[in-house]
Amino acid sequence: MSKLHIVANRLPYSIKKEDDEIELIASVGGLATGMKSVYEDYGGKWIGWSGLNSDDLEEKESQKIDSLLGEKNCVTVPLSENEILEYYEGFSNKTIWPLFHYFTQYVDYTPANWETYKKVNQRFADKVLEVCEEGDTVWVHDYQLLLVPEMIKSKKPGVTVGFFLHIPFPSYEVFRILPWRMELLKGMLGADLLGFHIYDYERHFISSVRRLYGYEINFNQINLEDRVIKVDAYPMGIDYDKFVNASTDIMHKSIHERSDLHKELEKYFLMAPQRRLVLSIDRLDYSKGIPQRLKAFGNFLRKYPEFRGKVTMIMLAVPSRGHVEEYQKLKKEVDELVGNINGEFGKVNWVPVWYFYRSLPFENLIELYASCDVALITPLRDGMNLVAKEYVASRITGTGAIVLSEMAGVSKEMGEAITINPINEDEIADALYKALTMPVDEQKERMQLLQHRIQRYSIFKWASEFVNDLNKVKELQQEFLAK
Ligand code: ADQ
Repeated sequence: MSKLHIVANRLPYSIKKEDDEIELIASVGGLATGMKSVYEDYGGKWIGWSGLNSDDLEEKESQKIDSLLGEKNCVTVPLSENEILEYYEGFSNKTIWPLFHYFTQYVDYTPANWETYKKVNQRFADKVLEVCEEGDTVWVHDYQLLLVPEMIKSKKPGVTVGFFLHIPFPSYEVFRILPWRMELLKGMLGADLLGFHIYDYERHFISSVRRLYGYEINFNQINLEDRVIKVDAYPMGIDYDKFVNASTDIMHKSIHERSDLHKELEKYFLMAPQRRLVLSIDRLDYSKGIPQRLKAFGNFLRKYPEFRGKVTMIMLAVPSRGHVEEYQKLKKEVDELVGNINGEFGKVNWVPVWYFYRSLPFENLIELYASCDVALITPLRDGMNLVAKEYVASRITGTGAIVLSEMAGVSKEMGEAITINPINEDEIADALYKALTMPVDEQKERMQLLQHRIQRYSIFKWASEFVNDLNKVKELQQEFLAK
């Protein structure tokens, strides 16, 4: 039977290394959950990086890690300190990430980073080529591995290759800025099926292919001389039931069983019945529009003084890419803005922004989703944004409102949210007012529609639809070759 292999920058396990003890910790992230349902069924391997610097590992430790991961059908791609710096932090996160999110002023054009990106992509492809046979299928993920599809296809044309991009694909006018645009596109075009979160990214990609390579394109099909390539939109979903079940469990916990955070949240509401909570959750990334959101919240408190003392914003920011200068600057800016707002508006018995710069356990995340009246999601650019979907799934009471940036891919699926332009502080303030004063019946009506939609297209549906389409492309290729 032909197999399906997954390739992603990270493996679905992280490694805990203490003295001589090495332990694998399974990732609970969306991608790991969704892929588990496909690659295990198809008897394939997951090829990726362990997250460790190979320079820090002794030979014996590397072997132990490889063997533990091997038992989980994972194949490790080792990365040295310099490779982490130039391939991961460098070309992936300082070049492609800002460019694809339209932050052209942040793009770094260091040629050495590009050279290392190519070298590391080749190493990933070589590992794939070692484990896969002609007739197998490989699904490559995301912007760190744009060259891998072609590197596989050129060596083993009988392997069916799928590629999914988790971030936006920018418009041609932005993409063309990159000196290595031709090579990156060529790399992606090694795939037989290319998936994007939404139709707009698909359209931008096709436009770049047409202008830079001049290939013949029929709707979502690119015709090459010897094969065809399909391009389509697959809006990534979440493990919906996991959030519903966790939220239900939390609701049924007795007072003694509740976490400290949950108890504090309940105390907050008990202090004054009209009190409201607004939730803000992201990785600390400049694409997420966090400073703009804080300014808009300050603007809201200025414009609607009747809410002072009654609304608190809980802001969770997960530390991310702390070695990259732009992220260090952002952290400083956010720290200052939180301080300014709390200093300007805070009272002895009320803090306007509760700010947590850390990752939280799943249980606490659910408690926040379940307790906050409004989710304020205002990225400047976001491929999809799963937080919005997780909030919807966790609202088992059916209440709650979402203020959502039109720049997030997820806004295409959430017409019932209150959409805003993320740099329009005034519009955000008014949207927040609307969300906080929305009648319960209207909240429920909107939430029910959202819940039905998000439940239907779960992470499992997303993954199986992509794999089914990959199988269809495989048949199409065979027909094409038979002609
Ligand atoms: P991200 O930019 O990481 O993903 P997002 O889709 O919102 O953004 O996913 C974040 C995840 O982290 C969510 O599952 C959330 O629950 C979790 N999380 C956030 N804050 C947390 C905290 N404090 N503690 C613990 N967990 C926390 C990229 C793209 C997105 C795209 C996804 C999937 O940038 O646009 O939606 O990939 O394709």
